[in-house]
Amino acid sequence: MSVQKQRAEVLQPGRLSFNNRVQLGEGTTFLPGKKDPSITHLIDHVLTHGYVILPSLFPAPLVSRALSKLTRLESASLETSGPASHGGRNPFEGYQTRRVYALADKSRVFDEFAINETVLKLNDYFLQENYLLTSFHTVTIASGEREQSMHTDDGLIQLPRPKPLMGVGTMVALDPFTSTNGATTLIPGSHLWPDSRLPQRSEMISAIMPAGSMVYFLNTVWHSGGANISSEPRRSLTVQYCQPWIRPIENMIVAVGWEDLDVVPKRLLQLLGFSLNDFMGYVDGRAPRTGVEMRKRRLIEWGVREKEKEREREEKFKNGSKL
Ligand SMILES: O=C(O)CCC(=O)C(=O)O
Repeated sequence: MSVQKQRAEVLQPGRLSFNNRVQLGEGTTFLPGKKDPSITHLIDHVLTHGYVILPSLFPAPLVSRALSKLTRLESASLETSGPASHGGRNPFEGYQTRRVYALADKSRVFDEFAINETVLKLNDYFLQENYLLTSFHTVTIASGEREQSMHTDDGLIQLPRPKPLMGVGTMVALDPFTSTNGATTLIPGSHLWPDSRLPQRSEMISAIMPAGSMVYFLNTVWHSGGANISSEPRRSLTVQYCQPWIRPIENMIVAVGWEDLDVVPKRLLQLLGFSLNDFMGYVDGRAPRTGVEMRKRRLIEWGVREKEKEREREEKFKNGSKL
């Protein structure tokens, strides 16, 4: 029996098979998922160009609430808003670029940006079921910032092209993205390229779009933050999603008790995921162990507040029953 036939027999009916895999040029392969007819034109644009701009996707009041919160976060302490919130720590983050990581933990204001219906429909087609959020942070490129280095978001996953799609990225414009304020730049069609073709700046276009818009792109697209030669910051946020299988089978970090990680052998801690692979695995822009200690402090503070509330309720009840 041929290997393909054996595979077909093992796979359950209706499940994606290796045979359904689509190859885009020499750059990207993926297993297409559910195709919602209302977004066929968007899907087609991504298949051909590697990206699509979704103009004015988010309403102005939401963008305005996000900007107010961002302003507060960027003026708060590094302890509150994370170590890159006053400026990046390396050329990739950008020394004149402020990033507030872990938006899901910062404010409920940002939630809508991660669960937009159109974006999730695009993900349903390009990613496999149960895909995950892999990055969710703001990117404020201040006046004077230089171009970021050109990269693809799957750069740390060293597999040859044509490469299975590992995820998709998005940039949401909180300010209008213009040709001078550092709009994201990308190379249309670069998701089709083989490894042998390297990007040139001259091939990049700027994702010029009004505030509230989003540019959605495959992980195999070459792109970068633009240089900001204007006098105003370019405020934005990025929401990135990855394939559901980019994670360990057991969720080790939640499974292991955080009470006393000091007794766990260092090597085991590293294997459990309390470690970084380049910038993968960080917690709010910090080492995971630091993140856990921060979370423990917050849980303890929360416990104290809850206890206090309970004591006040009991007190009220006692006083009420005396009346
Ligand atoms: O800020 C941008 O426009 C792009 C940022 C980016 O691609 C990144 O930091 O990975």
